[in-house]
Amino acid sequence: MAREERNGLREAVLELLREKDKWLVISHEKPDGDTLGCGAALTRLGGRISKDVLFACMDPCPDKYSFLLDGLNLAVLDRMPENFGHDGVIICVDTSTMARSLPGLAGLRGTCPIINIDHHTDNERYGDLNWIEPEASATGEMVTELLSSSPWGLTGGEASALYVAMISDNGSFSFASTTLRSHRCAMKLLEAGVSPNLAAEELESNLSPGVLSLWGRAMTRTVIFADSRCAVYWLSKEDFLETGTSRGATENLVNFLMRIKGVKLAALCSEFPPKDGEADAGVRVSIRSRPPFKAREVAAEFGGGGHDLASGCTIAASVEETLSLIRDEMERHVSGYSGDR
Ligand SMILES: [Mn+2]
Repeated sequence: MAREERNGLREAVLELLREKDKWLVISHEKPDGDTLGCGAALTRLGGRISKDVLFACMDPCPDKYSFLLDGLNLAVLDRMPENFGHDGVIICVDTSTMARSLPGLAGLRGTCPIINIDHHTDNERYGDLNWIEPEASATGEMVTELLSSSPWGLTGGEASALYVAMISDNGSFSFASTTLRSHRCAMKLLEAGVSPNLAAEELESNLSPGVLSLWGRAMTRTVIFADSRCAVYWLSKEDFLETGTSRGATENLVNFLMRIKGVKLAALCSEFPPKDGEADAGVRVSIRSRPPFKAREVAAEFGGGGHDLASGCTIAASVEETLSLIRDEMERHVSGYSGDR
């Protein structure tokens, strides 16, 4: 995105934030560090400049991110709040589709402006104002630029939330998405008072022994194939029940497969235990890749989406069937690039 276009979008967002006194900040379903860090930073900013802010999500905040909400309230809602209307603005952060925000959002179209700030390639541009930059390593990077260029500046608390947003999405500045711009944003956040070691400790050093047991089970099942360029492992619902863990425990787990020398396309197949009273939801497949391979293309074969190099899909089948389907698709994907070793 050209600098002028980016500046224009940023100014338009700031103008709406300045003008409207009621903000509804929405993080995406099954929230991650990026969406929660951005939501928390905007919510703190709103409170600081005397806006009436509601921070909401379809799902609760996972325990590992609860430190981001210190002193804040995340409303867990299954639909848009009734009384939200004309005088407000809705800000969706890191959310590629309306379906991932709050049910009923579409009904507010034309009533109150929807700002869509995101870096997903497959963003559906559902907002009235769509600031979409797939080249940003995290939505946190975009919100850092937004706040640091605003007349309100950045407090230490807002900066810490945005730093966590960034490092949770860009692998602590290690993924291919990391750029000079990412580091410039980090500089602004450190200037505002962030301690990188404390932020990393809060984010990374909070595992339960059960999570390590779960990871161990997956790791012992590693299968490498397609000339050592592909790797998979899997977890069954019994694994989650026996280790006392839930779906949040698999976050980033697939990345370990990418640490095997030569592996360029990896997948984790997880059969999450169904929530009370719900039917089995199928098997969740998390996919990662290195260029030239595209995790997103593999996921798309099964109706999934995400980023080029980090993507996912859900397959309505048993773990065994899912493994067979995903392995076939991965082999097919890499076979088109046999010259690349
Ligand atoms: Mn993100």
